[in-house]
Amino acid sequence: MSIKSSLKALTTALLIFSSAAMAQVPASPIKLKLKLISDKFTSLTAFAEPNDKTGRLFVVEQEGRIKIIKKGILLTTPFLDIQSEVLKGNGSDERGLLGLAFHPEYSKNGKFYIYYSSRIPKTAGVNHHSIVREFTASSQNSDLADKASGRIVLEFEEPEANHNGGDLKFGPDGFLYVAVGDGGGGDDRHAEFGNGQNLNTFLGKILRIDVNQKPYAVPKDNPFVGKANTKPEIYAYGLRNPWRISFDKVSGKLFVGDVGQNKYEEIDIVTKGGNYGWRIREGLHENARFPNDPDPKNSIDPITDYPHAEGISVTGGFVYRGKKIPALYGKYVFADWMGPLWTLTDTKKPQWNREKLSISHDAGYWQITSFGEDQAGELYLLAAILESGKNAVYQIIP
Ligand SMILES: [Ca+2]
Repeated sequence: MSIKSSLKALTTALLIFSSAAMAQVPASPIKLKLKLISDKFTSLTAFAEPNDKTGRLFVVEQEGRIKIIKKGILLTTPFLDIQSEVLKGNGSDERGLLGLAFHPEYSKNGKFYIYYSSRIPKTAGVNHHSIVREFTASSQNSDLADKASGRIVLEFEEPEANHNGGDLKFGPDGFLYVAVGDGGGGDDRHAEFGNGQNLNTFLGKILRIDVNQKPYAVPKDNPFVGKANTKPEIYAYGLRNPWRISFDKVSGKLFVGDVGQNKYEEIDIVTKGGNYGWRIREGLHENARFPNDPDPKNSIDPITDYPHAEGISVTGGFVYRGKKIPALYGKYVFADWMGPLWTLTDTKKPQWNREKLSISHDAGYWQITSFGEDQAGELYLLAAILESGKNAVYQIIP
């Protein structure tokens, strides 16, 4: 399909989706706008601000670059450029540089962590390797990473090109949480009952590791430590393609957007040892394709799901904890890749209350690829603008 015809198909689909969504979900009374930070990027995956009080915003391009926005200006020299080592992903290719997290003590140790799809090695039956790698900022110039400082923390095989997860976040406990997809293909057709329910693989999991030891240590209270035939790094399981994770700054809860197969997209609150149901469950529903799989009686339902009448691939966001938009405080903001945004409000029921969030902007049709949060708790939206072909970072403002 050519770019133009796929653009046309997307536009048509978007119109159908947005009218369906309007009919199904009440609109939030909160009115928001966007402030363009910069649109001089290629395909965007992640965003982070270290707690070093420099106010610099770090933006991740899927191709393998991290760029800095300093005092509102995009610096021309990337903070890190590892394109030569990253399997180039762009647009619908799910491989590439996918995650960035700054060490909680970044202002002292200059350490940060990235997750990427590696070009090497490529062995039979393996599409690529996912790598979590540590780097340190240059001691001479804080706007540059010391490329020679790189050390591999985690490395594992990916059977297919898609479903790589790739988000990294430090929890309030100081441990690094790593979101890993189910290995790819469709319906998690791996081994007997899929990777999501297999505790002997990293695939389809949230991992939790201590990066203050080399190459890393497993926290002693990880839920599967000491159990036979399980990976002790696993914190939670039963995920398909966790695309963007975040910790609520106030409650410390871990929110995960888990991309569905053909029917339902979902947002989960992930707890230690939790089973989020994939491949037997998709959203709040049974995935009927595997009637012979063991019943995951212990599986935890998402706090919301939405059908493919409203979108096709969830982009997880953040609980808003900033100061600029009081009406949004405490609400979880997220989107679908196809463009619509929603808020979730905790009403002390198993499923949170979902409302359609309209943000006025002149970008036209876009794909929302990721969200970011700065140290003050303000939120950013990362999008591919279809008509201009630009990739932009916006701050969400009142
Ligand atoms: Ca699930």
